[in-house]
Amino acid sequence: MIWFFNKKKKEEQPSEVLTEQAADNAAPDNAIDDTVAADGTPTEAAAEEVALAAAPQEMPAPPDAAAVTAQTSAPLMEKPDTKQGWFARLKSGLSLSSGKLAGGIADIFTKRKLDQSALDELEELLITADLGPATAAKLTAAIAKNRFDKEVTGEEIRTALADEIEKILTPVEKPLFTIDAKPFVILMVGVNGTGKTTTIGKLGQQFTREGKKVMLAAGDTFRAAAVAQLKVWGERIGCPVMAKDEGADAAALAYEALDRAEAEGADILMMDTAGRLQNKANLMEELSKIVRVIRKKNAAAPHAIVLVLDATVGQNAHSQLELFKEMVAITGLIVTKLDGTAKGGVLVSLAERFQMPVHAIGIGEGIDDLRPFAAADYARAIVGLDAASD
Ligand SMILES: Nc1nc2c(ncn2[C@@H]2O[C@H](COP(=O)(O)OP(=O)(O)OP(=O)(O)O)[C@@H](O)[C@H]2O)c(=O)[nH]1
Ligand SMILES: [Mg+2]
Repeated sequence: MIWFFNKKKKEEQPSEVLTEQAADNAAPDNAIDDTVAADGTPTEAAAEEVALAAAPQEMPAPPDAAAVTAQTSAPLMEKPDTKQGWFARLKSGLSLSSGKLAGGIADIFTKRKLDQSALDELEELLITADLGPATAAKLTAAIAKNRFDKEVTGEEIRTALADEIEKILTPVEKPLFTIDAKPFVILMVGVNGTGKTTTIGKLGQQFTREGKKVMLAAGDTFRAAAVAQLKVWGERIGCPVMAKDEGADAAALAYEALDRAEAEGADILMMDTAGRLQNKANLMEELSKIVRVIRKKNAAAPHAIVLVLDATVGQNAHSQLELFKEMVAITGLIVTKLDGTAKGGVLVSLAERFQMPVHAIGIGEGIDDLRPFAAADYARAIVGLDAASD
């Protein structure tokens, strides 16, 4: 499994890229355009609708301790790391998405020529599978090339589709750790409920298992339950969790956490953040302040600002990415909950539109259901093909 900085890859993944991004972390002066929606079309405050605007009184009551424990009590799966083992789980995790695509392709291409109406149906299928209109058009055109008006089989189309999807995904397959920093500071951001805290827990467990010294910081000081949830993960992992009381200044916590991580020689500091505050302006101010304060202490940190996106929201993930890109300099994505949705195509449309690194994907609630993103595997699994034999 490739999570960590690989010195051989240094030339491919120049540290300057990250440093440049980190150097530009201050929030922009210009206000967020409230009127930009998922697909870039103007709609009224569409982005804010993505659950950021929820006023505190509208928020659900904090879960009790038992609920918090239940939320973090996903099975501790210790599955072998063989390529086939992981691919089988990826394929089964993506089965809702691949079922839709493979089923649709089989219906369209039963003893049929690849004529214009077949292409139109294919394009429509790709759009309904959340690949988005632009990506669907691009993929359909690529598949039509050299095949137009010829007899094709569903299997042939699926293979061609996987090849084209892989071309889109390969440039965004980037490891989370691109430079050799200690502590490597990761800020996890995203709308509430996307899986930030769980992802930190899963990563923390995996990194610890690989011998890394991990520290967590409970930067979602907005909700007491969020702090409790991260503490449960810390106990499970056996790593320290820096936390303050509900309502405490998250930026001050970030500063102290970095201070302690440096003093104690932690390899990795992962910081949770609030998914929502009273409104978008507050969240923007909070995130940019956290980054500013961290940079005062270490100009190169945070080394990664990872946006966690929930695949089940489909194309709304686009508006979440646009929104957070305006708040802080996002360096990469982790896409979760791909197991519970037929909308796995959204990852392809995100890659095509934003070319933002995808570090990892979540295909379940178990610790090992979060893995580094592999373009070729994803491309084949999402159309229901087996792993490429290499
Ligand atoms: N099926 C599935 N569930 C997931 C995955 N990742 C996270 N979850 C679940 O999603 C739910 C929300 O996850 P959290 O980690 O609490 O989300 P969050 O972003 O921290 O939410 P807030 O703290 O409210 O902002 C939990 O029940 C997780 O177990 C995944 O890849 N697959
Ligand atoms: Mg959380």
